[in-house]
Amino acid sequence: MGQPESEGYRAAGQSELPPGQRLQRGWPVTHYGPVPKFRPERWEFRVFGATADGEKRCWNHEQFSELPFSSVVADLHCVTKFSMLGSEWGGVPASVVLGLAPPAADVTHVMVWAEYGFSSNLRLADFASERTLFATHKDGELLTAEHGFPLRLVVPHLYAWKGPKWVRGIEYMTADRRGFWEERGYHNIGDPWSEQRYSYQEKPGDGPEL
Ligand SMILES: Nc1nc2c(c(=O)[nH]1)N[C@H]1C(S)=C(S)[C@@H](COP(=O)(O)O)O[C@H]1N2
Ligand SMILES: [Mo]
Repeated sequence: MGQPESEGYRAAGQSELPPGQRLQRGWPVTHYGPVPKFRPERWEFRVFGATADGEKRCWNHEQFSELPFSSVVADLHCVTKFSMLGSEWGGVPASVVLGLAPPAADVTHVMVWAEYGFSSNLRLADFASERTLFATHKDGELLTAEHGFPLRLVVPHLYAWKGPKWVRGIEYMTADRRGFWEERGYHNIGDPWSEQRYSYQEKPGDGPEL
């Protein structure tokens, strides 16, 4: 498969391995810290920061599960070099959240927040990709606790650390700021197709100073 046209295959959700990645059979569990316990009565999904109307937006678990559901076939690429291809993720598209709680006009980045203060920053365009999804399901089944239940972000075109498990909200930002792994040596953008693995590979403009 040639390079330029592979863009089209990827956009169509066709599986292919990025450079330096190997295929993984099964689904390993990879994260920092403990698996949080889900407490439905305390769970809420919050949109805050630079919203268009200056107001915060909040959904409890029941309300969030009533949002429009769709699915995306996408691969998971861990920066430690394993990839899992062709999973069907089901959940709420990021575009739905953007539509219901729009960002102010000067928003450029989104911080995705998860349990225990885990975070990951994305350019607004990466977050707004039509394939970015707040997933509740994989291959038709509810996520398990260790894989992010009740909600994880899937950003198909970036390394998997850009998709926090146990997501609790997003913050609209008018300037870029590093998230958890981006502050700890990982690349600010994280495009697996150009192997943006580590922060020392960043070029001017790729991210805020460390
Ligand atoms: N909250 C949280 N989400 C996270 C991480 C983490 O450390 N904390 N690690 C990321 C990384 S590095 C990867 S590869 C994927 C792994 O998802 P999996 O355990 O379901 O395979 O989760 C991502 N989401
Ligand atoms: Mo990872």
